[in-house]
Amino acid sequence: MHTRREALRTLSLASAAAVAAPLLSSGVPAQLNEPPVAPPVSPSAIPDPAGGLFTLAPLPYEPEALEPHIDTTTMSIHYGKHHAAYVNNLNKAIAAYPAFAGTSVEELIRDLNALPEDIRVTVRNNGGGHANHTLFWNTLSPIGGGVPEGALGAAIEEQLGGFDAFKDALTRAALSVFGSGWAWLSLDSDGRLLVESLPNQDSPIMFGRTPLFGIDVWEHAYYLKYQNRRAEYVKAIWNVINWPAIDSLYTGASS
Ligand code: MN3
Repeated sequence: MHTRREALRTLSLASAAAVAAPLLSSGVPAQLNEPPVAPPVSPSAIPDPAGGLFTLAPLPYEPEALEPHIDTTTMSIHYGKHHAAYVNNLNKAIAAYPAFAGTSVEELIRDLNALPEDIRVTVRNNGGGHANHTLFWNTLSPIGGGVPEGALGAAIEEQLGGFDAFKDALTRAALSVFGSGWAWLSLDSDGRLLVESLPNQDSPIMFGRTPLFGIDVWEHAYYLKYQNRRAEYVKAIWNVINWPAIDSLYTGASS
């Protein structure tokens, strides 16, 4: 005789299987005696990291949506493991400081020297990681690529010598990062565009600038598909850049 708890557990496993079943569909019925196949990581499958102040927002597209430029496995691990770990570690670091409840991650990393010394490095790395990856996912798109239009397109023409010169500068910045880091299109405190590269998970926010778009050149961002061919990965990124989203950021930050 099952206890009530066992019955509930059985029921919830059965429901989980029923929910998972459609994900197996490729026209081939799943065999009941086959081991379950793990579905690709979907946003709803990501547990709330430690239930802390900061949470991992859903990806704005499915993990396979940026194929072939960013492969599904890399996307799933990058978002579901690496980004989740930054959120988790950030939450652990600030758990001892309830005064930060209600503070955005951008506010936290804007003035690192104002933070308690014992969490400063952790917030720099993991708060930076959280902010950088959130921006990264939201400035990529399965229907991305092309060239920026609107105010951002005009500013790139005017301040960076045109789209081709800008593309060349950002690509060179991405290829010149030694070790792990990011190449950035940022706005300086005077509202001028600049291209820069920063190490590790440092954000332009930490230096008084506003990031508009970054290319993650940590090996975890490309190694499974591109191995040591960082240049190929950086070239592929241009096909999935969400220029309308970046134009909105530019317009918002410079108005
Ligand atoms: Mn990354």
